[in-house]
Formats: sequence, C-alpha cells, structure tokens
Amino acid sequence: MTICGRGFFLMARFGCGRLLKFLCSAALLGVVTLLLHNVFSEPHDHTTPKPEPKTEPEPGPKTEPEPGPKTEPEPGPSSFPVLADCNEVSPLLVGPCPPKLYSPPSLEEIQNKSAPLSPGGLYSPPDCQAKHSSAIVIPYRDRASHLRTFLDHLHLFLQRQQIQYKIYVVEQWGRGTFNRGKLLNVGVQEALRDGNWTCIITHDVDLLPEDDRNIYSCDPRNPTHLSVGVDKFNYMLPYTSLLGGVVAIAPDHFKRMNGYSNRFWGWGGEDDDFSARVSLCGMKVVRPPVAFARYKMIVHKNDKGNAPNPSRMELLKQTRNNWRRDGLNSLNYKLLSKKLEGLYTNLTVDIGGT
Ligand code: BGN
Repeated sequence: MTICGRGFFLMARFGCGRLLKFLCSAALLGVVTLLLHNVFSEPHDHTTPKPEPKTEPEPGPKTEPEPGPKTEPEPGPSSFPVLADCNEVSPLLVGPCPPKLYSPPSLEEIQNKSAPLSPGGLYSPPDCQAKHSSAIVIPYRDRASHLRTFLDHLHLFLQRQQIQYKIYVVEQWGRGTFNRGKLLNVGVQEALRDGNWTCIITHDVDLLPEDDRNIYSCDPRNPTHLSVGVDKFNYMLPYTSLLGGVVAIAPDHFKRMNGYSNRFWGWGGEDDDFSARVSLCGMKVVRPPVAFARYKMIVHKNDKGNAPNPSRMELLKQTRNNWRRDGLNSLNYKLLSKKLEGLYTNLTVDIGGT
C-alpha cells in the first residue's frame, strides 16, 4: 500500500472531511498515473539488476578516483572506455637517466613538470591500463630538500615505466630516536588500507635510481632488492644478505614475514633482520642485474636522532625467536595526520619511543 493509500484508508476509517478525501484521491490518482507511465515508457527492466561493467576488483586506490578516462561517468557497458593493457616493456623507457642530486626545484615546479597526478601523488598512465600498481613507501624525517630531489626524479622515472603508483611519505613525529622499520610497517599498513596495491616499494629518500629499466614492480614469488649497486659502495653489494635501501615486495609476502621488526631504534640492523625474515619464511631475495639496478646516494651528515643503534647485534640474534610476534601484528602508533599533497601523501605518525 502506498503512503497515500494508507492515508486514504485511515481517513476513510476515521471519517475525515469530504474535501480531504477528494484531495487524497486526486493525489492517489497522480501516483498511479506516474507509476503506469514509468512502467510503460522505460525500455529496461527495473527488476533485473544491471550487469556491472567490470567484474574484477580494480587494483589501486580504494578511496580516490583514478585520473584519465576511467573517472568519467560510465554511460553503460557498451560505451565504457576500455584501455588496452600497457606493453610488457614501456616504450617510454630511456635507460640511463642520471639524477640531479642537488639544488632541487620547488614542489610547485616539480608538479608542473610531472604528468597530472591525483591528490596524494597518485598516477595512472593515461593511455593504457597499467600492468603494475605500486605503493612507494618512504620513511622520513627532516629531509625536505632530499625529498624534493627525490620527487623531482622519481615521478618522471615511474611515469616512463607506465605503472600506476602513489608515493607515501611516512614522517616520524617528534625528536625521539628514528625507527625506520616501524615507519615502514606503518606506511605499508596505511597504504594497504588506502589501495589494492599489487606491490610495495620500501624506499630510502636519499637513493635515486639511475636507469629506468629497473622496474618498480614485484616478483610473484620473492622479494626483490632493487638497490643492488649504490655509488657509495662502488656499485657492489657490501655483503650478499644486504636488503637495505630499496625493496619491492608483494603485500602477501610482507604480511607473511610479519613486516619489519618494530624494535630497531636508531641506525642499522632492521634491514638485516628483514633479510633474515625472508629466509625464515622460505623465500629468497632476488636481484635485477646491477647493470641497471644502480643508484646514487645523496651525501649527507648523519641525522640527529639516528645514531647507530648499540643494541643492533643483540637484537639480530633474536630474530629467529621473535619475528612471529614482533612486526605488523604488534604494531602500535598514532596517525596524527594524513595530508594529500600534490606530489605525495604525507602520513605523520607518533610511533612512541624516546
Ligand atoms: C650494515 C648495517 C645495515 C646497513 C648496511 C649498509 C648493521 C647490523 C650489524 C651488522 N647493519 O652494517 O643496517 O644497511 O650496513 O649501510 O649495522
């Protein structure tokens, strides 16, 4: 029964005036006419749900629309603009791309050079459907000029790779001792809340890739160490288990390893602990050829609040016993702010410590 039908029934039952009866009848007639008109004039069947144009969940951000044709209203399955998959190898790659290390431009100038980004530093190739969607997670504090140098280089570098990506800068709030591993855990957790990334890239802000054939995507079976050769180490690995700098890791693998340890306060060791977790979880580290997995490091003085951790050797002895309970599953922090900047998403976090 319609609302008016119910009203009419009640009024008739409780004896309302004739005028009211007349008005309600007229309204009821109007509703019936409208209903009949809808039934006979609409070409499609309202009772059958319309098929969704896409059945597969899309990779990438859950909360923000992607730029490009996909953000336009979808007129219906037949006219939905379907982008062809991007090529296996991007035609935009140039190979060696020496980074400019010092005197970075302003954020505004960097943004003007970049292809259009969605707020928070999200990019999707405009002409093809990206094969990879990567969240770039950067532990950070007090390195404004390094960050600009990094953004100036990395956006164009990633855009030439035709991947979908977003840059998350995880900033440790306060003056306490820095904790790279914990910041990375926070960044990965927040990034995965934000988007269905197929790959996580943990990235130091002072490392700049020198060749865009070093693709920022994940291996389906194993974590990949991307910063194989760093100029500081004469482009040679100082030791074979090193897993610092830049790592590409599938979200499932990161979770399987319980992320990083939260216990390494200060410089050193958290990456060695992470490397040990890879083997403890039955995986191995893979590396692209050093011919293009090359990086320049921005030279800088040691950071305040990030002195070498005197306990790191002791902590490393405990990895085997502790990794299952120290990591993502024991992570606690306060997200103080999440700001969608033009070139990146800033997550400012209180991770405790002293
Ligand atoms: C190692 C550090 C790493 C660091 C590399 C490269 C330690 C643990 C005790 C051996 N490891 O020595 O954290 O990434 O150097 O700088 O200090």
